[in-house]
Amino acid sequence: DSRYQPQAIETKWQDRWQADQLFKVNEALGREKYYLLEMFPYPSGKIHMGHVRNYTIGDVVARYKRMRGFNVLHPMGWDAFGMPAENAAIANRTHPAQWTYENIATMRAQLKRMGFSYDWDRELATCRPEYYRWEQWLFLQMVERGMAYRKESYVNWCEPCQTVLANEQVEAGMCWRCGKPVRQKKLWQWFFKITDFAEDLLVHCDLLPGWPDKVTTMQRNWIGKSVGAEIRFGVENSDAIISVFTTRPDTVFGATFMCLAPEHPLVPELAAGTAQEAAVAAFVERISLQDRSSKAIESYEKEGVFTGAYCINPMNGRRMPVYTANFALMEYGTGAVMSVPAHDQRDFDFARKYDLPVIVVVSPPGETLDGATMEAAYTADGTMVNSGDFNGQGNREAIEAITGYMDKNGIGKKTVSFRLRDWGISRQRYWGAPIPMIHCPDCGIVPVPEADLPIVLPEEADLLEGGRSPLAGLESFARTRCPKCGREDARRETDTMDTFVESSWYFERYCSPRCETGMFDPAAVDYWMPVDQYIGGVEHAILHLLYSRYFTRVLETLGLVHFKEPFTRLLTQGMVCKETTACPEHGFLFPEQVIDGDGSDRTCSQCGKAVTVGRVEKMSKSKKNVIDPNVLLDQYGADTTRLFCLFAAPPERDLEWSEQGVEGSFRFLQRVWRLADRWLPLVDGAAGRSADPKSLDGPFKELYRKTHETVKRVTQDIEERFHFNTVISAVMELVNAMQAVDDAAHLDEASKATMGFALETTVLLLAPIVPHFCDELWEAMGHEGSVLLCAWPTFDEAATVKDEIEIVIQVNGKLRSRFSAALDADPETLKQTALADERIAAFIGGKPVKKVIAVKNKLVNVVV
Ligand code: ANZ
Ligand code: ZN
Repeated sequence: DSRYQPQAIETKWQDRWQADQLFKVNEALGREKYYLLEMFPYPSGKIHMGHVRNYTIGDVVARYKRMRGFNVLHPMGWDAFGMPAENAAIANRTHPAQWTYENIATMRAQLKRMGFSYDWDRELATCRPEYYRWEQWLFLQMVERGMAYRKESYVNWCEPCQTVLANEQVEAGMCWRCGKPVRQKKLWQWFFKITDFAEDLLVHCDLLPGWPDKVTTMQRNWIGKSVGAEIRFGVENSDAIISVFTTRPDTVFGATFMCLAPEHPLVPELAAGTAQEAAVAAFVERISLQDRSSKAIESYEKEGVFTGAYCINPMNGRRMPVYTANFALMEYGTGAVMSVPAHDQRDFDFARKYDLPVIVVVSPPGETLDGATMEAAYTADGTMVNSGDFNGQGNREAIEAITGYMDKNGIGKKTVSFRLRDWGISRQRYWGAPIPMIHCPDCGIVPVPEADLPIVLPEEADLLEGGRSPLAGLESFARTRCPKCGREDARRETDTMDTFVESSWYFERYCSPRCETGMFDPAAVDYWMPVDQYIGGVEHAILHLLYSRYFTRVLETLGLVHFKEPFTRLLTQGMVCKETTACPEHGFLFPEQVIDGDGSDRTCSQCGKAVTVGRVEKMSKSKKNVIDPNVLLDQYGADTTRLFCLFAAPPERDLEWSEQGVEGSFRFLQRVWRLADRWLPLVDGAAGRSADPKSLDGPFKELYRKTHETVKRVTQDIEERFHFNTVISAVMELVNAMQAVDDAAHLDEASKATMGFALETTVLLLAPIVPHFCDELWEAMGHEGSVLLCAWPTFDEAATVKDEIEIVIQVNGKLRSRFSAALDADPETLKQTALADERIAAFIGGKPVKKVIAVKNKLVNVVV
């Protein structure tokens, strides 16, 4: 049967690849390695189109690099801990473990159906004790070195449910389960000291040329380095000192009041015994109920209360009322802001609201501002005024001068502040890696001895009553013996680790996934790491990538690895999108809920109202515009699915789903199939064909040239930017050129060889993209084994050059004819040929020729 039937071919080759262990790799010293990694999936249920696209891009790179001779590591695994498993467990009355392992089985089968070249022997799931025991081990090392520590910090707390809520479980300030207001509660939690590496992480953002600029920019902003000064303000009638961080020490003479974060320890102290005490306490209590994330804070109206205390501006002796205000963050700088209403909009709004003085200290060029009447803060540069000895300077120079003066007089000093906070890793959740610490009434916090690892998450627990982690109440788990003094009534830490911890080192684990003596085998990591190419969604541009960079630094500090940056190159692929359809009454509709009428009329199957075609949006369940990859696999097979994903857009751009695009991809494969079917018997198989170009002419000569040119274009497009869409169009052109060759005319040995060569090259070039299809054709050509084991084709630069070129002929600037000339033929020859052209002679019609202009390799224009 000569029809292309993907289903049979795909299972045949998948079975054969597996039997031949085609994707199994080991450290082969002396061979150059290439580590290709895609972000591992969360086992949420089924593979979606976003996964399909991400993993197809990665698979093509892995296969291509393999054909280029690299020893390629291409692993896959599961980011298996996390909240959705708990939510699903509550909703479906299953166990998170069962839910997770079932999803893994489903998704693994789907990935296998796609024909991805993973070394499945390296598969890992982060919820397995063999994996997280090493994370617990690392945690202990970090505690020992002060890289992990405990501090009290706020969590979202639901009083009725008696449980901590993750940010995603708070909906508009309310608990997702009971709908009651969420409050903030202080709990002791574990932190990783990522801020120790803030500067290093920042500096190295400039040393990642293989990363997209937008990602390094997001990382820089997240780390958020600000250079400025710390200034000390004494409190009137008190020994207390308020320290502030400011980026604008030039404005210190204009500071007219002070704002402390509601959580600032001085707030209750200053208010104590004043008339403001009760008002301050009420305010602090009210604010403590609000979400204190910086994002939420930006959206609140600025407000505050006077604490009853005054501090003294150290530069001019001014008496400044001390407020506590909701916009001051305890987590940034020192938790205190010197407010300069004339030059900071937030402070200005606050000053107008509470009728506080506004004093201009930076004057705009050629203008005088009055603090009493100005309508907005002046934030640009200018000349210093109202600033004592510093008057008349430019404010930029004054920053240096004032900071120097304060330093000399013990008032302040130059400092740097980072927006980056330490990484809080405690989660009051069940489905995560237990934190290996013990609380003893006598000894305090005691680390679990290394020999007792792993602390296994009890999977038999009867779970999640009321959505709460059962660990704290599970006596068989929580009650333990103190490793230090032996007391029998010590308690285990019942919090689990943030799941970002697991994904911060899985790429190292893949190098030796079954290692039982440590997180990994150092020799394997030395060989494979760093990852040469990492591919994943831009939604991980900040946290996952930053935490992974941080963890690599921790491992380097411990002497476990010898590099700082885990990912040499990063590709962030775009989203998979599709148009949405909506009914005014019923909202988004699935395609099957839309009835097609005449022409463009489409109506809702439920109410008959006209539906509107909405925007093209990221595929999501809520938008009802999802395509299930299984449907594609059943209908078209893996190769068409892969081809479509790569052809529809370059990897970093969004891809818009189109049925026609999938159809088109399928038809292209059928076309190549038929071409091979027709030609292979004529050229006696194609194996090892190469042609001698000197004996060729006409269309076969051009086909020979086109074949070399295609190898060149394809190789460049992959090497330079992974633009597989243009790779595929280049191969399509080659296929067109093959179809254009008239088979009856020349069937001498040289032409046969050329056709065989073109066919074989097509299969080699498409092999990484549509691997099953190509292996089938490769076999039909008489080769043994997978095409993946072959070398990537090379090209001869000289053979890509056209030695003839088309010249157009114009008469009075209008295109009238064309002819083919030798490349670089001199203009005089071009003129002669053009004037000899019959059609041109007809156009001139005997009129006198005024001028003939000839442009080399391009055109001849005859002016009459
Ligand atoms: C006085 C001043 C005058 C300021 C002026 C700005 C403009 P970036 O650039 O983001 O680092 N600030 C300091 N600590 C704060 C905290 N804990 N909560 C809220 N705001 C705080 O921002 C630095 C500026 O943010 C600092 O400089 C301070 O206001 C404010 F014309 O000090 B500035
Ligand atoms: Zn003890």
